[in-house]
Amino acid sequence: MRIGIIGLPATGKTTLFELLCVAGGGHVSHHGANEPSVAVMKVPDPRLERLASLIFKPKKVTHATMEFVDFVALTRGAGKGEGLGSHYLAQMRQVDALLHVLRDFDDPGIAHVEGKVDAARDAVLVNTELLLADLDTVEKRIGRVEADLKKIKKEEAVKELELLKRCRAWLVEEKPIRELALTEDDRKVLRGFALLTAKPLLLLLNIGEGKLGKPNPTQERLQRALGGKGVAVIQLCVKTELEVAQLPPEDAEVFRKDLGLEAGGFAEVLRACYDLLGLLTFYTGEGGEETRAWTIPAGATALKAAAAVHSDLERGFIRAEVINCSELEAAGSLAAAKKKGVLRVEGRDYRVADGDVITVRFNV
Ligand SMILES: Nc1nc2c(ncn2[C@@H]2O[C@H](COP(=O)(O)OP(=O)(O)O)[C@@H](O)[C@H]2O)c(=O)[nH]1
Ligand SMILES: [Mg+2]
Repeated sequence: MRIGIIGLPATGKTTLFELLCVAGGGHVSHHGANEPSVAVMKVPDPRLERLASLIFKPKKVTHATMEFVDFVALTRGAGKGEGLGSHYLAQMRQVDALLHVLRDFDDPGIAHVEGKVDAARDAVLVNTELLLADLDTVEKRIGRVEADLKKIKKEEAVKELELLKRCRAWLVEEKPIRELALTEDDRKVLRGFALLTAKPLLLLLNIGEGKLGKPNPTQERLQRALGGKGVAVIQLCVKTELEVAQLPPEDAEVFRKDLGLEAGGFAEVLRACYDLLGLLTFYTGEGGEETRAWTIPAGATALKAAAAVHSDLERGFIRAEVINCSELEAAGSLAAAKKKGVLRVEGRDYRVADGDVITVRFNV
């Protein structure tokens, strides 16, 4: 999964990206001038660590990963493709979710492009640019489909045009596509356009240290202005989180307690992304070579899980042997679990649960 960090200039995007890199062991790769920085982070996973150290004792432990992209700032006019706008918008279309960093800290030394600090206003401003970008995409496509229909009348194109017009009317009312009622077929058609307002959106309020541990009315204002299906709001003091993350672990712990910081910024961002994208984690480890965490969409079947591991497992799928990681821990080993009768045998349509340890039996 790929998460795109977006926002106005000097809101803390790059500071957040650095925090994620420090905490997630991400190695930054640059793909040239005008290209955003990208890093793949390791998803911290205490369950995986326990499975490896207590049960499988493997040669190799492999964490699930999450990719983050630090985009160049958006500004007014970006939605119409001004400046390098259209180049950046095209890149933004390639992510699975958008993480919008909003400045909610006071610092007279750092100018705000819009004058005053007002996170709810900024959230709406950026949202408007995304709506305009989508409107532009939809209108261009409408033009093309209408031209095609003049040449030959195809049932499919008629349907697409109808859908596009529904999208246009919705966007004109300044409503994001993620809130539009769509059938699975509609979604399939729209997927190719990768509309920005169809993507899950995580709003991250970058608060000043003084706001830590206090109720923040801005969070409620944001929820009211943009909250809804596929949107989540979290708050984090990004600069402080980065400073703490760079400390040796024992010192970091002390500072965390003193400042009243929670689980850690990285963990909070990841949890929010998993929830927003509807992801769950399952594990493989049989054989002792590698204990590994995998990420799949909630609701995925055992066959989908097999496919995530290897296409051979999907093709030759016979059955899945399944046990939840806490039950496996209680049993001590897969063999002991089998003896106790707590290792379940499931078919291809079994819906994987978060924390399942799965061994796929398959024909080669
Ligand atoms: N006071 C304060 N400054 C911050 C905070 N987060 C970021 N900054 C500062 O704001 C400036 C811009 O941050 P940066 O992450 O580069 O912003 P970007 O333009 O959104 O990538 C830098 O000087 C940061 O040190 C914060 O939580 N509090
Ligand atoms: Mg930056």
